[in-house]
Amino acid sequence: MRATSIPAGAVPEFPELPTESLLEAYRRMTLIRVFEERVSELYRNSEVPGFVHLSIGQEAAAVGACWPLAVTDVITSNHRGHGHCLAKSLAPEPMMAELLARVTGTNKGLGGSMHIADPDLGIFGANGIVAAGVPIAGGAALAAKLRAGRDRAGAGRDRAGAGRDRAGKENSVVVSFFGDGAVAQGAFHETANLAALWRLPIVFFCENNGYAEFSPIADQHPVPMAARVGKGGNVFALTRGLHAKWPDRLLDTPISETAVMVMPSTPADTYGLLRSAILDPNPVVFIENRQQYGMKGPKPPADYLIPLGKAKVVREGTDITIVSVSRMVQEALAAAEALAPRGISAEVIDLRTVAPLDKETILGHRLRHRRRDRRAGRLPGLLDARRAGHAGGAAADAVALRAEPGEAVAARPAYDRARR
Ligand SMILES: Cc1ncc(C[n+]2csc(CCOP(=O)(O)OP(=O)(O)O)c2C)c(N)n1
Ligand SMILES: [Mg+2]
Repeated sequence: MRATSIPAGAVPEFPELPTESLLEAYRRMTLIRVFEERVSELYRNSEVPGFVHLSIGQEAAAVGACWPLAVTDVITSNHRGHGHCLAKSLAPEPMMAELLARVTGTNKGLGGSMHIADPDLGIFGANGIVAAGVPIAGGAALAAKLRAGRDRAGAGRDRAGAGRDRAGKENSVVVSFFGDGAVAQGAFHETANLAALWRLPIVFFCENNGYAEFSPIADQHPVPMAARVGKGGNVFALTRGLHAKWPDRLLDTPISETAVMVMPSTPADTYGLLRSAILDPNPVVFIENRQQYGMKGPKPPADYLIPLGKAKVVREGTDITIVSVSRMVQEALAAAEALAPRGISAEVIDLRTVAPLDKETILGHRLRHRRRDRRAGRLPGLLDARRAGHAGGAAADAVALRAEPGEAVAARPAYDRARR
């Protein structure tokens, strides 16, 4: 397959597919649909660790795009990649195993839905980062072009041709699947530019479903960020009107990985932490869980401020500590209540700020109870409510750093336990 550019206004002519091929294409589309309906059912029953994005309604795009591809041609995909991988001949079993975190999965169950890959089949990966598959496709296309050049150069000397693919083709092509949301990303533009400059064998395949999460396409392109906030106000419309009110204070800034990161667990905490975040001179990433938007709680005073970087012991306990954050704090409190009748006294810590981590408060439990636990011949435990993100894992790391020889830290994430 060759990448071609169709002159504007021209209607490309495609040969009609014979009935047999049409039936096969329909079978592949049905396989994708049935696979995803099953995934959806499993997800609803909490049997899929991690997140899934379905491509129901987009099956024909995946099958049509992959139809002419040989096994040596390459695809890259995005977060909505089940259809692309099945269309590129990946068997459903290893993919389902990957989604269910089984070791028989394409990535040994470590990647999940957004990281399915099988390089032997030319599947260079689904990708959880919007547009991140596009430059990978650019790299694969450059490799294909270099191989093709080498193949052509060597063709006179060795007809079998090192660099010739298994199908005996001189060229292979790369199809990069991405959504309309990816078109706003720099990675897309850089790859498109280089691909045009170097005339790479790459097809940019945009599945424009009209939305990137909750943002309709009309709000995304080509309107600048500031105007978008003025109009819609982020994906849940929480900041609607802010730009109109404070045009000089709302700026389009890149996310900093080293910023302060806050994850509140109650309405009052959200208020107090948000006010502190606004006053803080550093960039602060404020992460709300939308499942909490309907949550009711006591109203704090108007001048309420909660210091950033400080965790809170939200339930006293002496046997174990459950470190949690955001919505999972409520789950941790419920778990602590459930343990009480069994004679286990659980302390619950709400991190409030995930970065920087309040190691002193997390370790406080151990310092407070270490001597007593030693006397009783017990090891203090730490449970990691990590489903809400990686904060619990970081807390476990903090404790592990301070653990003394012979002490145990129970911090295996839920999806590790699910793997078998
Ligand atoms: C760089 C980056 N920014 C934000 C996100 C969060 N996110 C996940 S899916 C998505 C929307 C993607 O929209 P689009 O590319 O149109 O794909 P669709 O979901 O519509 O298929 C966003 C913003 C992300 N994963 N990566
Ligand atoms: Mg989209």
